[in-house]
Amino acid sequence: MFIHRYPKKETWKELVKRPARKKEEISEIISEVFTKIEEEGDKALLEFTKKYDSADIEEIEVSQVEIEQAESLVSPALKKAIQEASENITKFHALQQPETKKIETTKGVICWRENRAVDKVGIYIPGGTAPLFSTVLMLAIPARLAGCKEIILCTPPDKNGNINPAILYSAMICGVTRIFKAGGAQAIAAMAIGTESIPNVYKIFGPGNQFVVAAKEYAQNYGVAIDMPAGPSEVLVIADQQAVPAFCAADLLSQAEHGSDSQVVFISTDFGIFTETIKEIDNQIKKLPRNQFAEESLNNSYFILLNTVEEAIEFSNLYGPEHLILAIENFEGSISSIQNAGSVFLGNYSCESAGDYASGTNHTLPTNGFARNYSGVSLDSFVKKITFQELSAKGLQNLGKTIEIMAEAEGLFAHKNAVSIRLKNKK
Ligand code: HSO
Ligand code: ZN
Repeated sequence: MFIHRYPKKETWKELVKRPARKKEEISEIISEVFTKIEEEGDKALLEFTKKYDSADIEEIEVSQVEIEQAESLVSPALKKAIQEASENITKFHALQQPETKKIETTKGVICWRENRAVDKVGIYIPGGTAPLFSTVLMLAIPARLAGCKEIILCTPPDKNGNINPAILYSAMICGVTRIFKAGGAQAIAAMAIGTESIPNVYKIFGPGNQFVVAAKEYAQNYGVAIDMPAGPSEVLVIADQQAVPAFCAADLLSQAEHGSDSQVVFISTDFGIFTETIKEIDNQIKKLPRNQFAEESLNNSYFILLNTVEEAIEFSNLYGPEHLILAIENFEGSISSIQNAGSVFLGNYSCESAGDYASGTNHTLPTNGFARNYSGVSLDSFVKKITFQELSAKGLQNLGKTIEIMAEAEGLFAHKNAVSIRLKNKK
């Protein structure tokens, strides 16, 4: 962990750069995976599953029986929790449904916009060290609310060919239409191209390792859209004199435990809170089962002392964190100055875990500084907006001259004529 005491503004630009990551040359592997899936479909998928997930499966699609079994394997307490989280996520995202507003821009010229769902979407849920069933909720619920017809999910099976029951249960209650046992770049290729078992989709969502990330980028060559550019998870906490060091430490560690490449940034305007939070991290980290990840992540992380909350917000805007926690007294007064952040948590009781699981907001957020130009996943991510216009004869008369003059100035006489011919032959 690095400590910076009152760093000069000239150094901030360097500080906000994310740690350089080893970019292994994987593009060749990815293009081979795509070619193999394109040529051999399911056969290739099954071979990859054997090779990378050590699972010898015959059926790629999860059966109804497996889904029902999963339901009985999830504890009643966890089911109840998943249901409550789903209700909150549904309430929050349902509010994002826009109402269509028509505008008469010129007399007789009416324009408006309507949402249409992306017909077919694919959700990827990684296997690995933590089964992120909460991500199923975050992606499938807005997809269902948006009206996506096909919502498919791919996730790698364990060695015995099974999928974590909480992932299956979450998928079932959120309206996922079909679930497949496929992981890694090959799952992304399958969703982009389509195989005998897995239908191709128009947009792919979800986190993953560097192979999955590279495969999602590559999938765009096949006309598939993706949710957003990816990077390791991060949190920035701003704490003033009234913050609670134990809470701040817990929040920083909750992000650090995600993976060794996560980054956490702590800014305080109070020296006492600053040193106490560092002590608290030392205490709390020992008790965490995933302390290995947290330790490594703290090696990429830094703690800063600054003079004022205003300066801290200025730093945060430059950094553009995925999550921003304002453990400060007057957080309301700072809201309007927050310019770049994925999701913001206000006050001492708004921990990031609330948004990660159950408050209702989405946890699929821009990382790596992309909060400067991207939003997190929302209902919008699952729709396209189509514009409509209706010009009456009077409307074209009113606007026609303007169009003709502009078309002529661009040298596009067919464009001009499309107006002139109507004005001359008005019924
Ligand atoms: N913090 C993660 C989301 C997550 N946390 C899932 C727990 N489970 C996204 O940045
Ligand atoms: Zn998290």
